[in-house]
Amino acid sequence: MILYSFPSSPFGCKVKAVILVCDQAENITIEEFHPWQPDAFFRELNPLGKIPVLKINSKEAIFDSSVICEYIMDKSGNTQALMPEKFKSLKIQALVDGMADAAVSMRYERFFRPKHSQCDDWYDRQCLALTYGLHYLNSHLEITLSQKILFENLCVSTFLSYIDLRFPEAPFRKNYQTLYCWYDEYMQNHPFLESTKAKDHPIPSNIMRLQK
Ligand SMILES: N[C@@H](CCC(=O)N[C@@H](CS)C(=O)NCC(=O)O)C(=O)O
Repeated sequence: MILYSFPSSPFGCKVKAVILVCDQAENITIEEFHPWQPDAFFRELNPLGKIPVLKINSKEAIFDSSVICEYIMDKSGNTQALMPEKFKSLKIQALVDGMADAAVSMRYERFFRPKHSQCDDWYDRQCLALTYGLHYLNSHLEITLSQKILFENLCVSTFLSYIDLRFPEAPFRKNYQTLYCWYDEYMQNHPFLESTKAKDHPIPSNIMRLQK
C-alpha cells in the first residue's frame, strides 16, 4: 500500500502514528506529495485533491484521514485496543480534525494567498475555532486524554506537533499549560512517536500559486 502525504500535514501525521502503533510500517510505503502540485493523477485517487490518501491496490484508494485510520486499525485488528470507547475517540478526532482544518486554513491564508487579498476576518474566525478547541481540551483533559496509546491521544499529540511547527510565536503553550504538560509528558513516555511529529519540508517548486 502507498500513503501519499507530506511531512508537515497534521492529518498525515495522525495516519503515520496509527501506522506505527498498528505495526504496519512494512506494509505501507510513504510517498511525499504536496497537495498543491499539479495533480491529474492524484485527483484520480482523491477527487478532492487532498492528502493524506492511502492507495490500497492498483485500483482503489481511500481518504480522508479518519477513514484511513479506521481502515488501518480495522485491518490490523487494533480497533478495540486503540478505541475501547469508540465514540469518545471519534468525538476527540472530530474536534482535532476541525481544529486542524482551521489551522491549515490559517496557514494557507498567510502563506499561499497574496498579501493584498488576505482576509483578516477570515483568519480570525479560523483562529477562534483553534483557540476554543485548545481551551476545550485544556479544561476537559481529565476526561478526554490519558497517557495510554489510544487513538484520541495520538490525534491530539500529532496535532499539537503541527501547532508547535506552524505557530511557534502563538501564546498557546502559555495559555493552555495543562494540555501542553500532558503533551510533553506523552512524548516523553512514548519516544517512538517523535518520528510522527509534523516537520518542515521544502515545498516543491512546481506547486500552484494563487495569483489574484
Ligand atoms: N478532512 C481531510 C482534510 C485533509 C486536508 O485538508 N489536507 C490538506 C493538507 S494538510 C490538503 O490536502 N489541502 C489541500 C487543499 O485544501 O486543496 C482529512 O482528514 O484527510
